[in-house]
Amino acid sequence: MIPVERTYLMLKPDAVQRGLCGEIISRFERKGLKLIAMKFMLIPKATAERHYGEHKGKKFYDSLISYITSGPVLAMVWEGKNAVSVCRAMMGKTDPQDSAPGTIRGDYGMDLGVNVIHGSDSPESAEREIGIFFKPEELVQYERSVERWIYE
Ligand code: IDP
Ligand code: MG
Repeated sequence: MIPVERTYLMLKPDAVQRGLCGEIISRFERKGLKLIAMKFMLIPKATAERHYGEHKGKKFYDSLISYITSGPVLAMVWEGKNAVSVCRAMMGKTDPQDSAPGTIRGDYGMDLGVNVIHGSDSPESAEREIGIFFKPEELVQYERSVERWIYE
Protein backbone atom coordinates (compact mmCIF):
# COMPACT_ATOMS: atom_id res chain seq x y z
CA MET A 1 0.00 0.00 0.00
CA ILE A 2 1.56 3.29 -1.10
CA PRO A 3 1.13 6.00 1.57
CA VAL A 4 -0.79 9.08 0.52
CA GLU A 5 -0.40 11.78 3.19
CA ARG A 6 -0.05 15.15 1.51
CA THR A 7 1.62 18.36 2.55
CA TYR A 8 1.60 21.88 1.16
CA LEU A 9 5.09 23.34 0.72
CA MET A 10 5.84 26.82 -0.53
CA LEU A 11 9.21 28.30 -1.44
CA LYS A 12 8.88 31.87 -0.26
CA PRO A 13 9.87 35.01 -2.22
CA ASP A 14 13.40 35.02 -0.75
CA ALA A 15 14.03 31.46 -1.99
CA VAL A 16 12.89 32.46 -5.49
CA GLN A 17 14.93 35.70 -5.53
CA ARG A 18 18.06 33.91 -4.27
CA GLY A 19 17.82 31.13 -6.85
CA LEU A 20 17.42 28.37 -4.26
CA CYS A 21 14.34 26.63 -5.68
CA GLY A 22 16.14 23.91 -7.60
CA GLU A 23 18.36 22.91 -4.68
CA ILE A 24 15.46 22.80 -2.25
CA ILE A 25 13.19 20.81 -4.58
CA SER A 26 16.06 18.34 -5.05
CA ARG A 27 16.10 17.60 -1.33
CA PHE A 28 12.46 16.52 -1.34
CA GLU A 29 12.94 14.49 -4.53
CA ARG A 30 16.00 12.70 -3.15
CA LYS A 31 14.21 11.95 0.11
CA GLY A 32 11.61 9.94 -1.82
CA LEU A 33 8.64 12.25 -1.55
CA LYS A 34 6.40 12.40 -4.61
CA LEU A 35 5.61 15.74 -6.29
CA ILE A 36 1.96 15.95 -7.31
CA ALA A 37 1.45 19.68 -7.99
CA MET A 38 3.47 22.84 -8.53
CA LYS A 39 2.53 26.44 -9.32
CA PHE A 40 4.77 29.52 -9.71
CA MET A 41 2.71 32.52 -8.71
CA LEU A 42 2.31 35.91 -7.12
CA ILE A 43 -0.02 35.45 -4.18
CA PRO A 44 -2.98 37.87 -4.15
CA LYS A 45 -3.23 39.69 -0.79
CA ALA A 46 -6.62 38.11 0.02
CA THR A 47 -5.17 34.63 -0.56
CA ALA A 48 -2.20 35.39 1.69
CA GLU A 49 -4.60 36.56 4.41
CA ARG A 50 -6.57 33.32 4.08
CA HIS A 51 -3.44 31.18 4.19
CA TYR A 52 -2.05 32.95 7.27
CA GLY A 53 -5.44 33.55 8.96
CA GLU A 54 -4.29 31.90 12.21
CA HIS A 55 -1.71 34.68 12.67
CA LYS A 56 -4.10 37.62 12.23
CA GLY A 57 -3.69 40.07 15.11
CA LYS A 58 -0.10 39.03 15.91
CA LYS A 59 2.53 41.74 15.79
CA PHE A 60 4.33 40.22 12.82
CA TYR A 61 1.13 39.67 10.77
CA ASP A 62 1.33 42.77 8.54
CA SER A 63 5.01 42.23 7.72
CA LEU A 64 4.32 38.54 7.07
CA ILE A 65 1.58 39.39 4.54
CA SER A 66 3.75 41.99 2.82
CA TYR A 67 6.74 39.57 2.71
CA ILE A 68 4.77 36.66 1.25
CA THR A 69 3.17 38.89 -1.41
CA SER A 70 6.42 40.77 -2.22
CA GLY A 71 7.42 38.51 -5.12
CA PRO A 72 6.66 35.16 -6.72
CA VAL A 73 6.49 31.96 -4.69
CA LEU A 74 6.65 28.32 -5.75
CA ALA A 75 3.60 26.50 -4.37
CA MET A 76 3.81 22.70 -4.26
CA VAL A 77 2.04 19.60 -3.04
CA TRP A 78 4.15 16.59 -2.04
CA GLU A 79 2.93 13.15 -1.07
CA GLY A 80 4.41 10.36 1.04
CA LYS A 81 4.36 8.42 4.32
CA ASN A 82 3.97 11.01 7.12
CA ALA A 83 4.72 13.71 4.54
CA VAL A 84 3.75 16.56 6.91
CA SER A 85 6.13 15.67 9.74
CA VAL A 86 8.89 14.45 7.43
CA CYS A 87 8.88 17.78 5.58
CA ARG A 88 8.69 19.85 8.77
CA ALA A 89 11.76 17.99 10.06
CA MET A 90 13.58 18.67 6.79
CA MET A 91 12.66 22.39 7.04
CA GLY A 92 14.00 22.95 10.57
CA LYS A 93 12.66 25.36 13.19
CA THR A 94 10.65 28.48 12.32
CA ASP A 95 13.65 30.68 13.15
CA PRO A 96 16.64 29.85 10.93
CA GLN A 97 18.90 30.94 13.80
CA ASP A 98 17.56 27.98 15.82
CA SER A 99 17.54 25.52 12.92
CA ALA A 100 20.15 22.79 12.81
CA PRO A 101 22.63 22.61 9.94
CA GLY A 102 21.33 20.05 7.46
CA THR A 103 17.82 21.47 7.57
CA ILE A 104 16.60 23.84 4.87
CA ARG A 105 16.18 26.86 7.13
CA GLY A 106 19.39 25.88 8.95
CA ASP A 107 21.34 25.75 5.71
CA TYR A 108 19.82 28.64 3.76
CA GLY A 109 18.31 31.14 6.19
CA MET A 110 19.53 33.83 8.58
CA ASP A 111 16.41 35.53 9.97
CA LEU A 112 12.95 34.66 11.29
CA GLY A 113 10.97 36.95 8.99
CA VAL A 114 12.78 35.69 5.86
CA ASN A 115 12.83 31.96 6.40
CA VAL A 116 12.83 30.48 2.90
CA ILE A 117 10.03 27.90 3.07
CA HIS A 118 6.53 27.19 4.33
CA GLY A 119 5.28 23.71 5.23
CA SER A 120 1.94 22.58 6.64
CA ASP A 121 2.01 21.77 10.37
CA SER A 122 -0.64 18.98 10.36
CA PRO A 123 -2.54 16.86 7.83
CA GLU A 124 -5.63 19.03 8.51
CA SER A 125 -3.68 22.23 7.78
CA ALA A 126 -2.30 20.58 4.66
CA GLU A 127 -5.76 19.83 3.29
CA ARG A 128 -6.87 23.40 4.05
CA GLU A 129 -3.78 25.00 2.49
CA ILE A 130 -3.81 22.73 -0.58
CA GLY A 131 -7.43 23.82 -1.10
CA ILE A 132 -6.42 27.49 -1.00
CA PHE A 133 -3.75 27.17 -3.69
CA PHE A 134 -4.88 24.28 -5.91
CA LYS A 135 -8.03 23.02 -7.56
CA PRO A 136 -8.60 19.27 -7.06
CA GLU A 137 -7.92 18.61 -10.76
CA GLU A 138 -4.50 20.27 -10.46
CA LEU A 139 -3.29 17.47 -8.15
CA VAL A 140 -1.71 15.10 -10.63
CA GLN A 141 -2.32 11.37 -10.21
CA TYR A 142 0.43 9.16 -11.60
CA GLU A 143 2.38 6.02 -10.81
CA ARG A 144 6.08 6.03 -9.97
CA SER A 145 7.98 2.95 -10.99
CA VAL A 146 10.52 3.41 -8.16
CA GLU A 147 7.93 3.15 -5.40
CA ARG A 148 9.03 -0.33 -4.26
CA TRP A 149 12.59 0.95 -3.77
CA ILE A 150 11.33 3.70 -1.45
CA TYR A 151 8.70 1.91 0.68
CA GLU A 152 9.05 -1.61 2.11
P1 IDP B 1 6.09 28.03 10.59
O1 IDP B 1 6.27 28.69 9.24
O2 IDP B 1 7.36 27.37 11.07
O3 IDP B 1 4.89 27.13 10.64
P2 IDP B 1 4.50 29.97 12.09
O4 IDP B 1 4.55 30.16 13.56
O5 IDP B 1 3.29 29.30 11.51
O6 IDP B 1 5.84 29.20 11.65
O7 IDP B 1 4.68 31.41 11.44
C1 IDP B 1 4.41 31.61 10.07
C2 IDP B 1 5.48 32.48 9.48
O8 IDP B 1 5.41 33.78 10.06
C3 IDP B 1 6.92 32.01 9.75
O9 IDP B 1 7.36 31.01 8.84
C4 IDP B 1 7.69 33.30 9.61
O10 IDP B 1 7.89 33.62 8.21
C5 IDP B 1 6.72 34.32 10.18
N1 IDP B 1 6.95 34.60 11.60
C6 IDP B 1 6.59 33.82 12.65
N2 IDP B 1 6.93 34.39 13.81
C7 IDP B 1 7.49 35.58 13.49
C8 IDP B 1 8.05 36.65 14.27
O11 IDP B 1 8.08 36.62 15.51
N3 IDP B 1 8.56 37.71 13.56
C9 IDP B 1 8.54 37.77 12.19
N4 IDP B 1 8.02 36.79 11.43
C10 IDP B 1 7.51 35.70 12.07
MG1 MG C 1 2.86 27.56 10.49
